[in-house]
Amino acid sequence: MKFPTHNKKLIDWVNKMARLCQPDQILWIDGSVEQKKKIEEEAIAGGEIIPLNQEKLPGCFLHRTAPDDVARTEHLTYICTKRKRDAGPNNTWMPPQSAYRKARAIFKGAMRGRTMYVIPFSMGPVGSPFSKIGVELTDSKYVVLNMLIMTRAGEAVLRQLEKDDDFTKCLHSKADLDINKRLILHFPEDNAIWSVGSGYGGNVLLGKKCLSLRIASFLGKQEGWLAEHMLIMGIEEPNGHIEYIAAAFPSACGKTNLAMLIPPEGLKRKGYRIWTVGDDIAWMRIDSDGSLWAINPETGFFGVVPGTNLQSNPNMVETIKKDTIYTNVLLEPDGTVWWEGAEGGVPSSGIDWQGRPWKPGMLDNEGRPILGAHPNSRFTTPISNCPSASFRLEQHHGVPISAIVFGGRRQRLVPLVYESFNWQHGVFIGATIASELTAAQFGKIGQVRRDPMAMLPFCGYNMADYFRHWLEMGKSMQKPPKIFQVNWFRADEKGGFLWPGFRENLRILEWILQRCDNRVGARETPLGYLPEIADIDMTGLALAQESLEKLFAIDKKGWLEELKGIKAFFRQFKKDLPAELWEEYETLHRRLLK
Ligand code: GTP
Ligand code: SPV
Ligand code: MN
Repeated sequence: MKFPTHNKKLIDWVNKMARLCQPDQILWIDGSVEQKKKIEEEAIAGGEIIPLNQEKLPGCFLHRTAPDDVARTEHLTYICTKRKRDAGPNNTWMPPQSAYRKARAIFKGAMRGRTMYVIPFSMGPVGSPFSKIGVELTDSKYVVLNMLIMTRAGEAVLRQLEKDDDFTKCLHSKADLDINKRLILHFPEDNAIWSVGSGYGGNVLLGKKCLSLRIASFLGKQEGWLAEHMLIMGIEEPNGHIEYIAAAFPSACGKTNLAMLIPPEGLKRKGYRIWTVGDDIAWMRIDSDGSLWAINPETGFFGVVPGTNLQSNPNMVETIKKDTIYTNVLLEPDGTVWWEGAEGGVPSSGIDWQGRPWKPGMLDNEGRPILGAHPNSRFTTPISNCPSASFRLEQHHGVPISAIVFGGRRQRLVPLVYESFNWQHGVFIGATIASELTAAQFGKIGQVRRDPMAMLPFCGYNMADYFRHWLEMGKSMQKPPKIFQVNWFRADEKGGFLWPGFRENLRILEWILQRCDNRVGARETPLGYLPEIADIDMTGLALAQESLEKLFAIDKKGWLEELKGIKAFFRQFKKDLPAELWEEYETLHRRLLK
C-alpha cells in the first residue's frame, strides 16, 4: 500500500501491528471534514453511534458502551517497567515481556472484518516545545471520532513527524469487549501503550490519561517538567489583568465545573471574567523567566454529564449543544438527550443508557430507581465551542501559573480553603490529599482513599520519585506558585453540603489570588494559613455564621487520626520517600499537639 508518510519507524510499526491484528484494511486519518463525515456515516450504518435531532443538536451523536464498560478499570490498568520498583507500590505492575505476551494473544486477529484506523495526533499545539506526538491504531470508529475532538489529529501531525520521528506508539482494539480479556498496558520505557477489550473513554482515548498523564509524567520526570491531572483557568480582574491558576481534584470532583464558572450574582459588580484553558490535564514547565507555565494538551472536554445544568455550569450547557458525542445518556423520543440533573423537567419516557425503554420512577429488583443516564455518562465536545474558551489556547508557551490548588471530596475534616507555608509544605499537602470515591472509577462509591495530587491512578512511575520531582521543581523556580488546598464538599451531620459550591467557589479563588500578591492577611494555624472569615467576600450569599465557622473549623483530634492514615500511606514507599515529606509530617504532628 501507499503510505502518506516517509517515516520508516512509523511505517514499520503500522505494518507490524497490522500483521498482528489482521484488519481487512488500513485507513490513515487526515483530519479532513470529508473523511470525518464518511466515518460518521459508516458508524451510524453500523449502529456504533446514533444521530441526534439535527435541528436541536446539530452535529451531535449518542453512543452506548457495554454495561460493564462504563468507567476506567484501574485494576486492569498496568505500568509495565522492567523493575517492579520503578512502577512503585501504587501501580499495578506487570513485567513488559509477560504483558506483551498476554496482550498479543488477545490482539491476534482481533481486527478481522474491521478497518484499522491510523490516527496521528499531537498533544499540545503542533510544533510547540511543550507538545508530544502519538499515533493511535484502533478498530473503533467511536475512538476516531472522539480523538478528532480531543486532540489535534491528521495531516499536520504527519508533517511534523517527518522532522522528528519520536512518537508514542498507541495500539487499541475493542476485540470482543470482554472484561475478562481487558488490559490497559503502559510501557513507559518503550514509549508505548496497548489497550484491549474496552470501549470506554479513559481506557481507549489513548491521548488522554494513558499518554498525557501516565506516559507524560514519566517523560516529565526525565525531561524536567510536570504532567498533571489539573484544570487551568484564567481569572480576569476588572482592570483587565488575567491571573492563571491550575487545580488538581480527583475524577468527578469538580474540575470541569470550576474551569468555566460564571461569577455569582453577588460578585458581578466586581466584573470578574473566567477564561477556560483546560478542564483535566496540565503540562507545566519552567520557562526562561524562571516561573511555571502551563498548557492544556487537549482540544476537547470529556466531561461528566449528570448534574450539568444552567445553575451548575451554564457555559457547558451552551458548549454541548453542537458537535458533541454523548456517551451513555437517556435518549428522548424527539431525538434529544436527557440526564439526571438536566435543565428542565423529567421526560415522561425515553430509552435509557442501556438501550431499554425507560419511564421516571422505575425501580430495579432491589427497589432502587433505574437511572436514565449512567452516573459516569460523558460528553465529548470541542473547547473551541465553549463561550469561555481562552484566547491563549494555541499559544506555544501556554500561560503563567500563579497558584496551584489541590482538592478532594471530604465530608469532614478538610477546611474550605487554606494555604501552605511554602512549596515543600505545599508538596506535602498535595501528596496527602484524600477523596471519597465517585462513579468515575470502579469501586465502592464514598470510600475515602489517598489520592496524591489527584494522580493516584495516573502517575506512570514510582510515586516516591514523583514527590521528589515535585520538590526539585520547586527549587528550580525563581518564583514558584503558591500552593493551596480546597474542599467544596464539607458536609453537616445530615450529609448536606455546608458550602454552596459551583460559581460561589469564585469567592475562594478571589482570596487565593489576593494571597498570591499579598493583598490580604491570614491566620496562622497548625494546618497552614487560613482566611479570616471577614476577608472572604460573602456579598449576596446568605450563609449562617454557624456554617461558616464549621467550614473553617480545625478538628485537631480528627487530624491526628488522619495522620495515622498518612503515615501508613507514606510507609509503603519505604526508603524511597523523600525525607522532606517525613519532616513535614513530623512538624504538622508537633503543631497539632501544641
Ligand atoms: P473528571 O472529568 O472525571 O476528571 O471530573 P471533574 O473533576 O472534571 O469533575 P466535574 O467538574 O465534572 O464534577 C463532577 C461532579 O461534581 C458533578 O456531579 C458536579 O455536580 C459535582 N460538583 C462540581 N463542583 C462542585 C461544587 O463546587 N460543589 C459540589 N457540591 N459539587 C460539585
Ligand atoms: C477521569 O476519570 O478523571 C476522567 C475521565 O477525566 S476518563 O477520561 O475516563 O479518565
Ligand atoms: Mn479527569
